Amino acid sequence: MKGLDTRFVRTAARPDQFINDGLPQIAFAGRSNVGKSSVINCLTGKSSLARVSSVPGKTTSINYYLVNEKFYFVDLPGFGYARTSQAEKERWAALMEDYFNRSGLLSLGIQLVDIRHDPMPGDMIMTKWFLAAGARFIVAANKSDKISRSAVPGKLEAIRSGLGLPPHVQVIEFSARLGTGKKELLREITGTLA
Ligand SMILES: Nc1nc2c(ncn2[C@@H]2O[C@H](COP(=O)(O)OP(=O)(O)OP(=O)(O)O)[C@@H](O)[C@H]2O)c(=O)[nH]1
Ligand SMILES: [Mg+2]
Repeated sequence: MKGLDTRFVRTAARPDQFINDGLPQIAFAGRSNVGKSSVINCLTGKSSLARVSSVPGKTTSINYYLVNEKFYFVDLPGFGYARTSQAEKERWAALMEDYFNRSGLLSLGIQLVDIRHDPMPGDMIMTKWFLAAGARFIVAANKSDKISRSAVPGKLEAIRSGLGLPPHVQVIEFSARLGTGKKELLREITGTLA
């Protein structure tokens, strides 16, 4: 999957704006600032496709990117930004609930976590939603360039146990900055679509 042909197609802030056209959807979710947009840019090889935010938690919306005219990368809104208002949190929860309830099109869920941190309650809730959705599911531990090589295995294990992942769910080391884990994640995506 070299040189993905990718284009932004839509932002959805309400369920009636969701895409439901039968093409498979590969959704990225995770804490605000964890690197969802950066990972999408890394996978597609387009450095400025998905907007990398300097100010986290600014919008609650779902962004769809069409890849090779065959499937969507779905950039789900981030959570856990400290200064988010209560109203914004409720809007986020309602939108996510709608997406997970109504979109039977989820083919693969990719949860991003920061490899440096133990999972927090919001991350655990996200995991539960993905597992309940019943689609294929994988966790990518991003920003691995920020820790030493020797610390990686222990951190991956802490994430696995913190999220309470069943054995069949893989946790892969990732760095959107260096491209670490890109091949592995693309292989998972290709396998899902096959
Ligand atoms: N060092 C390092 N920095 C990263 C990596 N991935 C993302 N970042 C940085 O983390 C910050 C947030 O990245 P985004 O891709 O905007 O994160 P996001 O999850 O899309 O954020 P929201 O859309 O606000 O929820 C940016 O400053 C990125 O440059 C990585 O693998 N390594
Ligand atoms: Mg983003």
